[in-house]
Amino acid sequence: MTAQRLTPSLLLLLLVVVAGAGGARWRGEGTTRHLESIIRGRCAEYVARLNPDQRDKNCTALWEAFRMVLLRKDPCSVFPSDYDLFINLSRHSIPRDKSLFWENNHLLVMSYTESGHRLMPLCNVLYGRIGDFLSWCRQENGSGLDYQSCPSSEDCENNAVDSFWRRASMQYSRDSSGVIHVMLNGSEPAGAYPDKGFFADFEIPYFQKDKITRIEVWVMHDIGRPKVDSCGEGSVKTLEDRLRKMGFQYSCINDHPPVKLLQCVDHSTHPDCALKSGEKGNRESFLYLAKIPQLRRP
Ligand code: ENP
Repeated sequence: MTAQRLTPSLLLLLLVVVAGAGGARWRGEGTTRHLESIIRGRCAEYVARLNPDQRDKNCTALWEAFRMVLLRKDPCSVFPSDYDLFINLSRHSIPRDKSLFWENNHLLVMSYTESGHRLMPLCNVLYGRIGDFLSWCRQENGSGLDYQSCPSSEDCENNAVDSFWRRASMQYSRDSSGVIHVMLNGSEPAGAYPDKGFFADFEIPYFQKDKITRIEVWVMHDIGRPKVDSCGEGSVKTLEDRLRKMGFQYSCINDHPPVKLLQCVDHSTHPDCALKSGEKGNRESFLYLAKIPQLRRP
């Protein structure tokens, strides 16, 4: 049959079938290639180099616990509690005053925290390090991994990756103590504090009030982008009200200087990053730098 002899509706049907045959089942990214090697490697690097206090962790047992969830569960029926064994085998204490929660700032958080040496966000705790930037799921009606696509939150709530981060978030929050740091993005068009998200739904509710001395929020603005939210305004005010109602001592800093300096490394010529010259300017710069705790002389 030639294309000329096909009716328009038949042609359309044919196109849909052909597109469907090559199309992905789910909207999310497929399983990361070499998942097992990456997870085993990350675990080995973490315990040998990044955090040798955890050298007793058994990376093979960890991978087996992760694999059990991965291969036994239907890709849309994975629940946070399915990761209990994995989390129990990998969890470790988080140093007091070192927790850092965040939203919409992943790369800035990673460069500021220096692999967990300055502060220790979830992605620098062993179980968070293992999942960071990876994707995974089993085939819907098969026993292998799906490398083409995985369910995202739009496909189903109980997908393998979101449930992992929910379980990890709850654990991280329960194990956090002392001063809690939160880095938000005040240039995020939807608002610095999403009132639906991991921080709002799976971290704040699990804070252990008796172990926390205070909560310090840093609202960072991207250099050269509009300031959508700042301390005491908009969605940051919503967060502030929520934390105060829960009885936490709360403070907020706009553009926390040490983090801003780091942002300015990539925007050194932008006016917001100018270190002024001249006597008065030098004094201002000096005062600005002197305010940064990490740069103060002991
Ligand atoms: P996004 O959407 O900016 O970034 C998600 C990316 O960060 C994904 O590549 C994800 O890995 C990785 N990631 C690292 N830690 C987390 C995490 N902890 N999490 C979800 N993804 C994480 O971040 P979100 O989705 O808003 O999450 C921010 C949350 O992380 C905050 O609550 C913060 O306090 C928390 P992957 O495997 O999905 O590719 C918890 C949820 O630490």
